[in-house]
Amino acid sequence: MIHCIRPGLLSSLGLCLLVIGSCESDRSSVNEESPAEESPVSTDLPETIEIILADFYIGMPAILPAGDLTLRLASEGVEEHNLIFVRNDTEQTVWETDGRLSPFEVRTVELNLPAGEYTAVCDFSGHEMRGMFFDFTVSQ
Ligand SMILES: [Cu+2]
Repeated sequence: MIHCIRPGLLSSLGLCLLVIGSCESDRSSVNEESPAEESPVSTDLPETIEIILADFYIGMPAILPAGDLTLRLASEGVEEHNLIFVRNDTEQTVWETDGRLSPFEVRTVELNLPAGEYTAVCDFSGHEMRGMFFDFTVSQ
């Protein structure tokens, strides 16, 4: 199906990419089991994002997929912690935990985040100043 005859390396490479691209979209439209085909990369990401709240840091991925997310929050310190997501462009809190997590509590929450730049913060009892903040990106 893919014919790469050489009328110049760059142009044939471009042609091949076009051909491959169109083949892939043909295939995914035929395969009914494939999910929404607009972002094939995000299907490889875990559905549940693990976030560790420790004394005193936040452990989480630097990039999250946009849309519906399940977060598994694990408090791993002897202190109580909360978690707040702030959008960096507006500096507004867009999500926060329902109260604080007890030491060693594990909590699963669901939320939906649009693409953008965010900061995760624990603002309990000066924890942000002690290192409990983390910049992350939500990408399409
Ligand atoms: Cu904290």
